[in-house]
This record gives sequence, C-alpha cells and structure tokens, in this order.
Amino acid sequence: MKITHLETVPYRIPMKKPLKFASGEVHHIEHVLVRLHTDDGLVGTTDIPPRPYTYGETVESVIAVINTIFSDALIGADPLDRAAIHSKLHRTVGNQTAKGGVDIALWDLIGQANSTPVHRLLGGFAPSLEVSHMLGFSPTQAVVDEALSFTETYGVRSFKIKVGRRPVSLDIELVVALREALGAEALLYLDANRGWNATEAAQMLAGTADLDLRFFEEPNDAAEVLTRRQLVTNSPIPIVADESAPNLGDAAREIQTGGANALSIKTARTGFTESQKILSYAEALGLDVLMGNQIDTQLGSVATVTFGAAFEHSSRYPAEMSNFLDMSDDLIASPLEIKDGHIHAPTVPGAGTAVNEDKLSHYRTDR
Ligand code: MUC
Ligand code: MG
Repeated sequence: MKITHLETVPYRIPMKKPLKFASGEVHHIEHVLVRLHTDDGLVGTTDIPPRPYTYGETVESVIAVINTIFSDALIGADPLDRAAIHSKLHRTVGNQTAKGGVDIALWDLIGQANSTPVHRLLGGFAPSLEVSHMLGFSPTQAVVDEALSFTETYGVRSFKIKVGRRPVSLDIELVVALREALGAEALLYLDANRGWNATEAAQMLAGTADLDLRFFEEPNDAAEVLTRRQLVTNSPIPIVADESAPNLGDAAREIQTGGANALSIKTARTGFTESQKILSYAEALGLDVLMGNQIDTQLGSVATVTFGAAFEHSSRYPAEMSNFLDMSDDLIASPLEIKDGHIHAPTVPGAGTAVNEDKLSHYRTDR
C-alpha cells in the first residue's frame, strides 16, 4: 500500500454556543480536513484543529506545512512504515496538530487495510470511555444550568471548569456554586489556561480547599519557572500540564523539572503514536493522565475515544469528549452518541473518522 495523493480541505462550521476560556474564544470551528489516498483505493481521514493561542498554528499554516513539507514524507510511503514517516515529519519543528492529525490518518489507513478497528490495534482495553464535559466562561447560573443539563440529559458526572478570570473570587464563587448544585459525587477539576500568576492560582487553591477538586490544569504559565515549581510543590492536588506539554519531549521536561505532576494527553496534537509514548512515560512514573479536548469536533472526539479506551491507564478518569455538542454540525459520517455518560469506541475498521461528503461540500471554504 502506497500513499498516492493527499487532500487538505479547510472548512467552517458555526458554534451554537461560543466557547470562552482564559487564553481565547472559539466562535466558529475553522479546521482542516486531511485525507490520505492510497493506490489500493483506501482513504485515511483526520480533522486538524489549528489553535493559534495554544500552538501558533492557523488553517493556512496547517495546509502549507502538509502540502509543501510533509507531502515529501507521505507521497509514495507505505502507511505501515509509520516510524520512518515520523522521523521525516519531526525534522520540522512545531506544527503539533498538523503532525498529530497526519498520524491519525495513517492509523486510519492501517486499520482499514487490516480490516480492524484502530481501537483494537492499539490495545482494545475497554469498549467505551466515560465523558467529562468542559465548561467555558459564562455567568455562574448559566454554567451551573449547563452542568445540570449534561447530567440530566447525558448522564455526565465529570466536569472540567474553565477558570483564570480576575478577580479570583469570581471563579471561587463559580466552583462553590457548581459543587453545591452537582453534589459530592461529581468529579470536578480546573483549567486556568495560564490566566493567573502563581499567587492567584494559590489563592484559588486556598479558596476551594474544601470542595474536593481533583486536578488543576495550567494554573499559570509554565515558563514562570520558579513560581510554577513552588506552586506544584505546595499544591494539595496534581497540577496538570496541557499546553506546556504538547509533545513527548516537553512532557518529560515539565515532569522531570517539577513544572507539573500530571499530564493531559490530546490526540489532536500527538495522534496515537506519540500519545502512546506519553502514556507509557506517565504510567511508568505513576502520573495520572487526563484525555483532553482540543475543542474537538466529533471527528476529533472519535480519535480521543479510539485511543483513550485502548489502554487501562488512559481509561482511569473521564475523558473530555463532549464539546462537539456546542457546535451546530459536524462532518462525521457515523455520529457519536453519549449514553449513560459514555462514548463507545468505533467498531468499524479504521479510526471511525470517515466523513459525510454532502456536509463536506457544504462547509468547505475553498470552493
Ligand atoms: C484546554 O484543555 O485547554 C482550550 C485551549 C486549548 O488549546 O484547548 C482547549 C481546552
Ligand atoms: Mg487545558
């Protein structure tokens, strides 16, 4: 099997409800659908979400790096030679979601060529993952209502709460209200997307000490090298590296040097291959991992469940997979369902990322 050509298709789908957080806001899904075509007629598909405020990538940069640089490593290659392809891709620095997406498309081809779901090729640990929902910025009552409706409608009982606003008391009040409304059983954790400094983050920890929060993601900028480490040392709950650990090397550096003591794994940026390396690293050190959300479409979330449910260590906590519900539509051919708080990994050969052609024609922005 050889890759003969590739497609990079920009598309745009409005959000039903914008998602706001400390480092940015998303009003439209503006992603790149990438398809790798092979000489035996298979098509490997992936959805790439450029996040300029996190990785510096844009729709244009993703398309350019794939068409002008990555294409040399891909055209003519056998998808089974993943390590050889990655060695070429890694000669280009950065471009994290472009690299992660290409890996998912390669695995999609490998799964189809072997008539096996990628979820099983990777490990097949569990048929499904529990869902955690990410709550963006809104007035307190609206956030509480959103969380309650997710519990009621979908059986979701785990929430990542976006914080990082000033004054800190605004977010303390929000978390108090959520704990009161959701009860002691709900799994609650925070993500400040670097919105605070370490002093403010410590104020947040002190103000929520009796609320049984489980994790605190990117409380401040990990580049604030001294105060970040003081915060990690003094925090009663694990500090999760997300944007400070976008690849294996950065994850190892942040952990080994005390910048974090838990990791967010996002298939959108490390695909399946590098995500597995990060997962093994975390498991060996006894670190918790959270399967994170890159403000993923269903195409992105199906990749999260394909990987996350494949291994025991990535199945331990609920995975962030429900923000596609904030979007007005999706390209996926076989839509995801959240039932009893879980999403099932696809059972079709490949990664489950095939698209609906009519929707792609409708939402693409290059024609
Ligand atoms: C998250 O976990 O931070 C917001 C920015 C980004 O890169 O991902 C989202 C969610
Ligand atoms: Mg995060």
